[in-house]
Amino acid sequence: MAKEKKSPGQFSIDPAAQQMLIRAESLGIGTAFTRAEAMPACNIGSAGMCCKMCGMGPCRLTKDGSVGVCGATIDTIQARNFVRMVAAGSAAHSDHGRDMAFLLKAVAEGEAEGYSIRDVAKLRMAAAKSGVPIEKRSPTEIANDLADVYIAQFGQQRGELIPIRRAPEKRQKLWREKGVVPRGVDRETVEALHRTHIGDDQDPVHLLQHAVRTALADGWGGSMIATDVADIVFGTPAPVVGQANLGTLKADMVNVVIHGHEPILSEMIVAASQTPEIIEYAKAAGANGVNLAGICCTANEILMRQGVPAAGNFLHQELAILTGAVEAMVVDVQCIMQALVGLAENFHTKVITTSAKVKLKGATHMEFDEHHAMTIAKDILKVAIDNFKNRGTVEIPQVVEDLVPGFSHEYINYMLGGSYRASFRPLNDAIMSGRIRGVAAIVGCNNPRSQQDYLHTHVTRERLKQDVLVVETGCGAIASAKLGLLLGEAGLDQCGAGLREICETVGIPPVLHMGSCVDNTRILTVLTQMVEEGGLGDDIDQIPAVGLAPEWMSEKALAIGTYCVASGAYVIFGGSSPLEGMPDKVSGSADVLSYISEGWEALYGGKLEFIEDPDKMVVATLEHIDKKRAALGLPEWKADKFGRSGDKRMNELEALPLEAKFEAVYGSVN
Ligand code: SF4
Ligand code: MSK
Repeated sequence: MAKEKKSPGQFSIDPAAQQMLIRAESLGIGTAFTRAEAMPACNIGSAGMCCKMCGMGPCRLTKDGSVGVCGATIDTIQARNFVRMVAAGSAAHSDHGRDMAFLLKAVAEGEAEGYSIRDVAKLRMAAAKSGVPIEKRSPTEIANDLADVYIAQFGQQRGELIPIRRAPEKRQKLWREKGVVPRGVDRETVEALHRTHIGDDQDPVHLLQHAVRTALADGWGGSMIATDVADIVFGTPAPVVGQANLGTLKADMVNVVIHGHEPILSEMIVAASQTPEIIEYAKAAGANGVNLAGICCTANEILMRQGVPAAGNFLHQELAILTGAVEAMVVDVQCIMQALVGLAENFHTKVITTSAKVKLKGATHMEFDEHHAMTIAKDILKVAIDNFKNRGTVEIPQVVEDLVPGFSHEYINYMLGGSYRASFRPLNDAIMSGRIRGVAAIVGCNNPRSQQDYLHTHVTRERLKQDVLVVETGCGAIASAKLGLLLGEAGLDQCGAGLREICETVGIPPVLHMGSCVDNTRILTVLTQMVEEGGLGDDIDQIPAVGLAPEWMSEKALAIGTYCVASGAYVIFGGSSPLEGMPDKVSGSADVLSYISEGWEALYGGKLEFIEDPDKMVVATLEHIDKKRAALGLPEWKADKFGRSGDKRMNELEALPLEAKFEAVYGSVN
């Protein structure tokens, strides 16, 4: 019997996406959703049991006990594939970090047109932590030396990466004992590729140990550098009001969607779009100005700092073009679907590539260079404006949600204690008392093999009910934004009583948007500062916290998951596991699976697990949080222990007749 076609509602829980999928079908246009449906995932490859490391293969191990032509076992092949994915993910993040370090150098040397140092405090903090002298020196002098230190981290051959000094002391000691402190960012990635070449490292445990070292070079190296420099040059995020979803596209304006990852280009396009020259140019073309919107992590970067709306997450990139209202989709690096070019041919949209590293056949290439940034940004916008006259039929879903993003770790610190006593103390106290049961970081991508945004938002909502404070980054954060969970009042209705009291007292939403994929390092910093604040143990693995990537798809997600595990976190991935076997046919490597779970837990206190069922994910995280609470000797979490204060209680009292109100507050007088 033919398989029944999926409905738009089965593809995505987002009404804007559903509307665009109906439009795509009526126009006979395919999307990632329909391509995924038409192309079932290869069950050998997705289980990590296909090896193509040499010309004697590819070898597909489809029977228990089978080995490759060279004799490689399932354990080795799965571990090798996993290491390569972690290396590719780390390389992507870290090459982004390298570009940011070069930007800082160009700014310090006065050669980066239109950029400046916006956050001197962050510059001084990063320099001090990196051993760069700061006293009696100008920001430019400090930035120049810091850029040299950061650039050197990539090519360093021996010793230790400098940013690992920001981890808790005990954690650094543990990494030294286990021999996984990264020596240089590039060195670990190159060694990962070397070790996984035919005829090299074939001990699965030894291979996976190097996955840890490679991932640490990303999380406590390349990605951390990327976040630092972005904050120094573009400003450290603080809460702003923003909007999300396709309804942020404007029928009467030139819509330019910026998609990818690096803020170097997108920040300058934002600045260029606000110049009188560009506004006039757009008006002369018959538009009411230029409307910018972001997709994927570029969206997060410009949303957090500039309040520029997010048109959507990963699976919205094609849907934005399907509105017919996008004059240009400007892309840089990572998560850009090749399908955009063919899709855009059905409309008037120009796909413009801008990175020297990324070209798409059929796209317009306008290479970006930070030395002439403003000039190039204006040229790109003029190409989009010139295209406005070519617009055909437009259908923009009127779906939009407000949100408040911008919770950098610096801002969380400030909001909890103010300028003079900025501190994580109130957060630690709330966890220790049980008002907050624990913390969950929900991060990562969309994947058309699962219903878009469902897993993210289901897991988020279930956490909130259980008094778990949620922090989010990447496409997961945009999923919550689209569902209205990043706006205080809306999200608060879905919280447990204890968490709600804290959010009302501090004035925060219960889901904190912390940025893009590279900004997962902000979460590492928050966890470290919670340790340093005291009361929750002396290392990250003792904090009642979990990390989840329910809809992961990119190799970067595996790098993030691995460095979080090595930092002491319990990390759960949804969807398919690259280390499972094929059910009923061949078992995956039990050794590899147990090694990344119990094995890594014994070594690092954190573990990695793949759990498909969202309810099981919820149960596993709550069990972990409660286990960590018990180990710290904290009181058992109780749903009804708190909640008799705060706005909710005030409203309940207000609704009572006077006598009942008096009795509720002062007790019975009889
Ligand atoms: Fe096959 Fe071994 Fe070559 Fe892999 S490395 S493709 S298992 S022969
Ligand atoms: S963009 S890596 S789909 S989070 Fe960072 Fe989103 Fe995942 Fe790309």
